[in-house]
Amino acid sequence: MTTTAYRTCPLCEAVCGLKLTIDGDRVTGVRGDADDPFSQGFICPKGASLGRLDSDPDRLTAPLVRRAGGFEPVSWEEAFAVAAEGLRGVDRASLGIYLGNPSAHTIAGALYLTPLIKSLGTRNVFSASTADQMPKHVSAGLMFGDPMAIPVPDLDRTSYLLMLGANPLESNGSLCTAPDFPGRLRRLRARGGRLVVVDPRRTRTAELGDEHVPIRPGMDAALLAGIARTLLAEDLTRVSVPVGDLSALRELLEPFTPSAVAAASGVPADTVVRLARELAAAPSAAVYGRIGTCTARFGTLANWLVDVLNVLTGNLDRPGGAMFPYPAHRPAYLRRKPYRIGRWRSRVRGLPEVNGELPVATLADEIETPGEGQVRALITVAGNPALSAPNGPRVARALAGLDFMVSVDPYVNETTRHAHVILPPPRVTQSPHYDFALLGFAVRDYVRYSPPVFPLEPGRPAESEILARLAMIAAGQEGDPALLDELIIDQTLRKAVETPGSPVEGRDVASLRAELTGETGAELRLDMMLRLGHRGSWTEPGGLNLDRLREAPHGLDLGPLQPRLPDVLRTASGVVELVPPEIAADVPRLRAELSGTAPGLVLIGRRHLRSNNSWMHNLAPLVGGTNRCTLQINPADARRLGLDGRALVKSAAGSVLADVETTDSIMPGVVSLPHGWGHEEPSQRIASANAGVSANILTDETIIDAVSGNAVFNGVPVTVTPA
Ligand SMILES: Nc1nc2c(c(=O)[nH]1)N[C@H]1C(S)=C(S)[C@@H](COP(=O)(O)OP(=O)(O)OC[C@H]3O[C@@H](n4cnc5c(=O)[nH]c(N)nc54)[C@H](O)[C@@H]3O)O[C@H]1N2
Ligand SMILES: Nc1nc2c(c(=O)[nH]1)N[C@H]1C(S)=C(S)[C@@H](COP(=O)(O)OP(=O)(O)OC[C@H]3O[C@@H](n4cnc5c(=O)[nH]c(N)nc54)[C@H](O)[C@@H]3O)O[C@H]1N2
Ligand code: SF4
Ligand SMILES: [Mo]
Repeated sequence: MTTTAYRTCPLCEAVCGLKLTIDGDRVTGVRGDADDPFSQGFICPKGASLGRLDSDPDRLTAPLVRRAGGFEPVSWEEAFAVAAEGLRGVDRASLGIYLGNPSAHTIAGALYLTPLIKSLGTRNVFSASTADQMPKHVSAGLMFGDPMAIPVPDLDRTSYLLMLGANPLESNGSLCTAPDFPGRLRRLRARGGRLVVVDPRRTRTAELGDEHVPIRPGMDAALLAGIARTLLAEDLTRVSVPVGDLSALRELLEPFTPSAVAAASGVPADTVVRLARELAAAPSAAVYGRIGTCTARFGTLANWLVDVLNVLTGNLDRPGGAMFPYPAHRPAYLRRKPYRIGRWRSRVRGLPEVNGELPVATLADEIETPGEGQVRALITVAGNPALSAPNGPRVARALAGLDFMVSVDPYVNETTRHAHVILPPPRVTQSPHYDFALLGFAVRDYVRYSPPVFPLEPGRPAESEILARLAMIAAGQEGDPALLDELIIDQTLRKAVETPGSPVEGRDVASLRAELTGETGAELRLDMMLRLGHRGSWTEPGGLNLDRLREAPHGLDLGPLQPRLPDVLRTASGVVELVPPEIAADVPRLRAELSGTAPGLVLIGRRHLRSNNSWMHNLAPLVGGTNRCTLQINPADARRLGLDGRALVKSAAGSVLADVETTDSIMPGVVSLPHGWGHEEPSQRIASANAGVSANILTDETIIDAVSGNAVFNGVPVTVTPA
């Protein structure tokens, strides 16, 4: 007999609702949940393979400890004992941690990594964020005072969308949580709106749009500066939010004339001017930039200019423009301090701290360079930097030389194979789900909680418990990990009752604690956060809490986004900072580019609908068929270089052999290789049989975005010759 279960898909940022068919302890069917008010039945091939992922025989079912003869399965108690022993031997300053992408999708990541980092007591914190969206956090932090105050395009109401460096028809969207992004774009066009896509490749998203603007990789900041300068020069601005005066911005952008930025970006001057006029004339408009604009040498400048344009055109914080989401679990009463970067610097390269972490581009330096504070023990959670970080092979070598490494991951992969202990989280369907991170970027206010579908096997810890145990080990404590949750609940409630304006100001902590419901520490904490949130049941009668969410298994739609200024601002000045000094200081570097000569061939990345960074290549339905890890090149370049079949691609960092795919969808002078390939771990049988090559053999960890320290994956100079 089969039953049905509903849950949120954890596999990308689109948070689609899924309807699972359950037979015994297995998922035998996956469909879109038509009753989810946000995703309305949308599903993609990755979501559809959740059952396969769940029952992948290559996923680890027991912890592994590395011994002379290789990995051996051990009991959980033994695994934690080995972890405790290994971490105890290392000085705090020599501990490090790397957090990978899926930790932004799990409850465990949201609730237990901060305590874990605190108990490690180290500043050697690295994550996939500095291989991804850190430029956006930094620009938002400096402009709005809060690195999490990231405006998203109001997709469902806008009449004009200028999209740069994003390909939601493959990625399903990022820093813009919008299930069925493709459908939302089609509806934008159907209601008479216009979609312009800036990308060196004519992607499926560009094809869906009204106009494709090819751009030389890495030059989005120049293009955006040219558009902003045109708005200022032609008096097309209509600023509707509190900002200082515009003269500093005007002065800074003066050199970025349409003809100057045309020479640097390859976008014709009249297109630059026309885009500015179209943005200004549109009844509502949003500028949205994603990974192509972030993983680039001028990542922070580009992401700053995205929001400068949203401000100058009067579209920041208004319906149809770029708006600030306000997830239900966020409390109204907490005040963050104004944002700062560079509170400390990395030991080896002196790179500034951002959001409490250091750039992943310097992880290998910190492990390999001797001296006080050299990283000798590392914890990795949900990451694969050996494939995902710039100059991955160097990261892999560095990992191999660590004194001790613990990985929390369901697979042995190119990274975790170097661990001394691997602690596998349970199956997706055994884990609870709530999108603490992604709901903060959603284009509608929405909530959904998914309890586990299947119970844990006796003795098997949830991922929350694994991380809590590690936090306790690092703090030198023993005992039940639930104690950690009780401590956090107590601290949070104490602070809430003491904070003027909090919904529980002056109330009794013990009686508040008694109101919380939940079967695990994670559920209790979720319930507490929902109750304290600005839509919570402690804030308004009939408000949200865990019980309300449990009664709504398809999720709750809470309506379109609302304007949030000036409340959302945390800047010291209380206004939107249009010209933060840290950003202004980097503009001369971009200006110098205006006179530079164009390099030869440059490499960029790309994503495919059936991929998920480095980790879903072990599922036959997703990787089967033709090789997707190809080097895309324009036919004119291929002819000129005499390419046919395979090519040798070389950069300053390394070289790879790749199958050539000629296509006129990529502009001349640019080649593209997807990342996340190069599988070498035989225990992932399907992935290793479809290995591909790693693009990060070619990327160079010494080249970063100056302001945020973000890795640069796009615009890498390469040479290509026949193999
Ligand atoms: N050249 C190039 N490099 C890139 C990029 C690019 O565009 N070009 N993109 C970058 C970006 S945006 C990102 S986000 C990074 C991603 O890079 P990483 O975050 O380092 O790695 P992923 O490939 O996402 O691997 C995720 C790991 O998490 C494990 N995992 C999956 N689910 C869970 C879970 O529930 N719990 C735990 N503990 N583990 C889990 C998987 O088995 C896998 O080992 O790559 C970056 N690297
Ligand atoms: N199917 C699938 N979905 C995913 C992922 C995945 O691996 N596979 N990864 C997830 C993750 S971790 C992330 S961060 C998101 C990313 O989501 P997106 O940002 O939408 O990622 P991409 O699909 O890589 O699209 C980036 C686009 O930027 C273009 N580009 C490259 N260089 C430049 C440049 O210099 N300027 C401009 N304007 N464009 C450039 C590329 O050609 C590409 O089309 O996707 C998420 N969703
Ligand atoms: S689009 Fe993303 S969230 Fe939706 S089903 Fe696909 S992987 Fe899952
Ligand atoms: Mo990412």
